[in-house]
Amino acid sequence: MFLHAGRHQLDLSSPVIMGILNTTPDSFSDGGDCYQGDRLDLDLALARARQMLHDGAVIIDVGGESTRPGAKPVSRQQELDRVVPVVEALVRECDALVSVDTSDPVVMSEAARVGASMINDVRGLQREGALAAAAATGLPVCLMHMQGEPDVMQANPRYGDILAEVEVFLTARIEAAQAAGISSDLLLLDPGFGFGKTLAHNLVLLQQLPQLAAKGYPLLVGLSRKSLLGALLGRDVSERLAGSLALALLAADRGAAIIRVHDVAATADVLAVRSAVMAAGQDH
Ligand code: 9MG
Repeated sequence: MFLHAGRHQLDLSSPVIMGILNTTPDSFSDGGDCYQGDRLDLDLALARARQMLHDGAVIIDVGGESTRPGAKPVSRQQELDRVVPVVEALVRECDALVSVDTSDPVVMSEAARVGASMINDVRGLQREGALAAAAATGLPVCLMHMQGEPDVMQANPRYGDILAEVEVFLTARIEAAQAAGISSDLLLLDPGFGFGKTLAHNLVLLQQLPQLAAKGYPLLVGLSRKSLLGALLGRDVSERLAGSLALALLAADRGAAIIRVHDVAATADVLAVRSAVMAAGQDH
């Protein structure tokens, strides 16, 4: 199955890796990777993206606003200043499939203008103007579920039936996107692991991921280094590689099409082993 993403055709017949490139000075676990002191450094951003592409990433997700629990919003201008030059440089220098991680309609339009091939919106195109802006780009869009906003979302997340509520929300956002003129074959869904969810909520969602996959839209998941691993294993963010790899494998086995990660090389090894096992014996 192929996803038409700008100039790229993305083969989703087996799970692919989306590498995380945060252009924030303060992100969840990799903040400041692209900074020289307090200055965003395009060469550092390019070097990190090139390494991820070399290691097996197929998509680079560029974000300029931290969405970690407790993060404060940034201004539109700050987001534009961080994201647009990086997207432009990546497209020019690496011809990479670049996704823009934003909820802001102007950032979506500007990123598309300089060559982004996909939109990743953790707020599911709910901001004013986002539906129209995303539709005008003609790019695929990932619609993610989040309860609350990053600054307060982990305070006291509550659900009756987590899967049902995530599904109802995503169905409503699919309908809104279609009504705005976004074709169904450009939509991806994401249950939003860690976004207004307790450890128990995240585990149930992962276990029941096949039910979300059955809706027929490609699933994008982000579990890499998240605080659910801190809660489950008592590990600091720098010690969550093994847990992240286990979650990536479990998600792939449950139907995830795109896996958003920090540790690209290790995740690529895990997915390569998985494909070899799945292919074994098929021609015998
Ligand atoms: C930007 N961002 C951080 N975590 C994410 C996740 O789990 N999914 C998506 N789509 N984006 C995310």
